[in-house]
Amino acid sequence: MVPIEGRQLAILLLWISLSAIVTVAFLWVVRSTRRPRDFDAVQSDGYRLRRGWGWVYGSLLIISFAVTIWTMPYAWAQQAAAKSPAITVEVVAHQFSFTMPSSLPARRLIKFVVTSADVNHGFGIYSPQGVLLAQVQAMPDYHNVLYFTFPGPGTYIIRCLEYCGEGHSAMQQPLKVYVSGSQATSVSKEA
Ligand SMILES: [Cu+2]
Repeated sequence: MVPIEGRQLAILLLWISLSAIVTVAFLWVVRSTRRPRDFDAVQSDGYRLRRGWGWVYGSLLIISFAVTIWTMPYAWAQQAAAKSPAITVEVVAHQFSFTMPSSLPARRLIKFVVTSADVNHGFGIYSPQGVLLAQVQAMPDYHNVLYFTFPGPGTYIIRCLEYCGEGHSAMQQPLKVYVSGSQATSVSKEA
């Protein structure tokens, strides 16, 4: 037999205890239904319980909303949470590359204003590990705004996420992200 590790044993004991609690509660309910009770009393007990839980869950809902709203990707929440104002970066997508800076600071809120010079494209930011972190459409005659904060330095990849022609699959380019302060903070436009 395969020996049981401590962690597995703990999980097993937890499940056995939970099962025992559920069983006892179930038996208690079965037993309690044998005694007849006045309906009005049961109803007012039930209402009181419901009101109590309503307050508990209502408060939890409001508290968790207030605490987590700052991590939402809404522009105003990101701006409020940022220590310094957002850096505006214009991005123009075209067949088959992006006109945008080749390097940007990490841990600074960046406001990407994305458009296209020809057809519809996608603007996708991939982490150095190849994970898609954020994306927005690049459309002619529209300026779509994407707020994003690079979590750390590294070579990120910008990829088109919408089929835009024969060169679509090659439409990707690196973006160097550096630690704020390690390079001039002014963002220059480069092809
Ligand atoms: Cu494309």
